[in-house]
This record gives sequence, C-alpha cells and structure tokens, in this order.
Amino acid sequence: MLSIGLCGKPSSGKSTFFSAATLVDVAIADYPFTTIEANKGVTYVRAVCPHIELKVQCNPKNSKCVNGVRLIPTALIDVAGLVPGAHEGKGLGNKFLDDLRYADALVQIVDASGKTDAEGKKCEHFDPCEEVRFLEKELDYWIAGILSRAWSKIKGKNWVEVANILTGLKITPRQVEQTIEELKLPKEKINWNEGQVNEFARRIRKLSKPIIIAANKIDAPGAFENYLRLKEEFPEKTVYPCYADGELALRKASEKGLVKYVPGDADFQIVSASEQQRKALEKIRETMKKINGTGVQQLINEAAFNVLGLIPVYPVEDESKYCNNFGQVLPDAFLVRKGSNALDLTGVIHTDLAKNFVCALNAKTKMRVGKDYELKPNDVIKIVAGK
Ligand SMILES: Nc1nc2c(ncn2[C@@H]2O[C@H](COP(=O)(O)OP(=O)(O)OP(=O)(O)O)[C@@H](O)[C@H]2O)c(=O)[nH]1
Ligand SMILES: [Mg+2]
Repeated sequence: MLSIGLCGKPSSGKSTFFSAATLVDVAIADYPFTTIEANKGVTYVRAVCPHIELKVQCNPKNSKCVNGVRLIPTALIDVAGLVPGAHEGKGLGNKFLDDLRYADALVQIVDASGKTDAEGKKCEHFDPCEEVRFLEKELDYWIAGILSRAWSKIKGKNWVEVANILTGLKITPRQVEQTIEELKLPKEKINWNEGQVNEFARRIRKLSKPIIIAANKIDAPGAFENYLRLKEEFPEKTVYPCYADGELALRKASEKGLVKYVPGDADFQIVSASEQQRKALEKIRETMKKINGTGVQQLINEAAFNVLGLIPVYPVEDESKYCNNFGQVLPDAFLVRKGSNALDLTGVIHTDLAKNFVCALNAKTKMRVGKDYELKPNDVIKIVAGK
C-alpha cells in the first residue's frame, strides 16, 4: 500500500491533518510535542472510477466509490515534531523519524500563520520559509546517521552493503547505485569521508522521500501571503495551501450527517444544522472559496499522482463483466508507478502470478497484450496465468 508520512515542526497541524484525513481521533493541542508516539491510519487517494466510463455498477472491495469517485486506501503516518538540532538530541531528537522509514513520500506541514516559532512555541512572527530549510537538513542528518551507525558493516565493502542497509527505508538498490554514480563516489572498497556520506544522504533522501509542502492554517490572518512567499522562495517545490482544521470539522460534520461533503470537493452542502453550527460552517466555506477546498485531499492526491507518478489500475478475473470470481465488479483498485507493465501488475496482485504469466487481457479493448504492455490510468486488466 502507498504510504505517506507527515512531518514538520511541533504545533504546525500534523495531527490535525492526520485526523482529518483518517478520521482517527488523536491528541491535538496548541502546545509543542503533543504527539510523542506515531499515529498510523488509512486515508484515501481520490480518482475517477472507471464504472462511469464502462457504464456498469461497481462493488468495491479494497476501496470505496462515492458518487463516481473511487477512494483508494493509502497509509498515513503522523510523527512527533522535529526541531532544528534534532540530530544532536534537541526536542525529541530524530529517532522517531524511523517511523517514516516506509513512507514513499512526505508531506511537510508548515504553519503558514507564522504564529509559532521553530520549536512550536507561540510567538508574534516566524518566517515559515525557515521551517522548510531546517526540516530538509534534519532529514538528511537522519539518513546520514543511519549510515554512520552501520559504517563498520559498509567500510571497505562494495556498494551493495549500502543498499542492504537502506532497504529498510524503502530505498531500492537501483536508487543507491544511481546516486553513487551521480556523485562519482567509489563503488568498491568504500571509504567515503563524512562530507561524502552527508552528500550521499542528501541525494538519496531527495530521490526516495520526495517532500511536498502544506502551507497550513491558511485561514489565519497573513497566512495566504506567507503561502505565496513560500511558493516564491521555493519555486522547485510543490506548495499547496491547506486548512487542516476546516477539513477535520467538515469530515466530522459529514459523519454526523450535518453536511454532504466528499473529501476533495471544493464545496459542501448543509443538510441539517443548528444556527450556531451553520455559522461555523459558513466560516469554513469562506476560507474554502479562497483555496478551492481545504487542500488536504489535494495534497494526498498530488503526492500520489504527480510527485510519485502513480496511476490507478483495476485487475479483474472476468474481462467481459469486469468482475472477480465472486461477481464483484471492479473490486480492487491498485496504484502502480507510471511506466509499469502488465508483468509488474502481477507483483501487486500475487507474486505467484508472475511465475506463471501467460498474457494479459485489456478488458476495455478486449485485446490480448504481452507482459511488456505499459499500463494506462484506469486500465482494467485480466492476467492470464498457467497452472
Ligand atoms: N487556525 C488553524 N489552526 C489549526 C489548523 N490546523 C491545526 N491547527 C491548530 O494548531 C494547533 C496544533 O495542532 P496539532 O495538530 O496538534 O499540531 P502537531 O503538528 O501535530 O503538533 P505536535 O504533535 O506537538 O508536533 C492546534 O491548536 C490546532 O487546532 C488550521 O488549519 N487552522
Ligand atoms: Mg501532533
């Protein structure tokens, strides 16, 4: 399953974002280090369900379908706040980042209101651009630290040892080899100096844990200006405005039947609410109008589709009825990397299928395709395997 990690300084709104996205109740408070142990939950990536195009009714099994929107499950991890100097033990240190080992991408929650300092304490003015700079450094130190601690195993050996240490961080041998080659570091009899280890850690982190930025608390005065400044300061990064608090309120209201709201929609409909609730909801709507929603779902989708380049595909067992062996139509949605082929899909469904792969059938065109067939978004595929 795709896994997204939330990180950032204390009090930026990580747990609020987490709770909004997963509907898991967690501690949220306006003082630093509210979260100590990581929170783990499931959220959803939003895609158009192929049942619309195929004019059938679907019966989702591993996912959900709401008004033609397929919600594909994704793991979300919320960790403690990171402060400058964490690698030297400041704040809660950086050990807790180990909970982000399996993350495919990171969303950095930044406090765009500028009303908390680097350590998450309340203040009058703090430049959120600082948060982006120090977080990257701390993440790089974290990976460099993992390598340093394992140095006795790596020293004098070849690059495969480095790859072995880093598999636990969802880093592939190919990424390790590529980074070593780019930096023109020796691949055999490894004896990198500290500077080389740090540079390697920086590059491999960028490659394996891409970060997108959520300019959170966008409802606060001055936050929108800070969001624009973040975009200007970091043109190479993806920065989205975010209103985690608004999203949390809406999802809770939706659960109670007060509103009709599908996460990711730009607006919502009030079903039944008291005068006081109506006022609060209208206030949320005002902020949403400025940023075309709350940004929470947009950030999750951006991480999956644009940063990681994933596409949704739908394996089936009966290509004429688009269903599995139990007659469930379009039961499962899987996210695979752009460029994956039919054989790669077997790895996602069941590894045994790969060994016995015969061919695949494209259920939309009814064409037989080979293992090299490049999957397209919303493909419906039957894998034919021998005994
Ligand atoms: N105005 C506003 N406040 C928010 C928003 N999101 C979160 N907050 C507030 O920010 C404070 C900190 O929120 P948390 O979610 O606990 O922050 P955190 O990043 O998890 O903090 P730590 O666990 O201490 O690292 C709380 O008072 C939240 O209500 C938002 O979108 N707008
Ligand atoms: Mg928290």
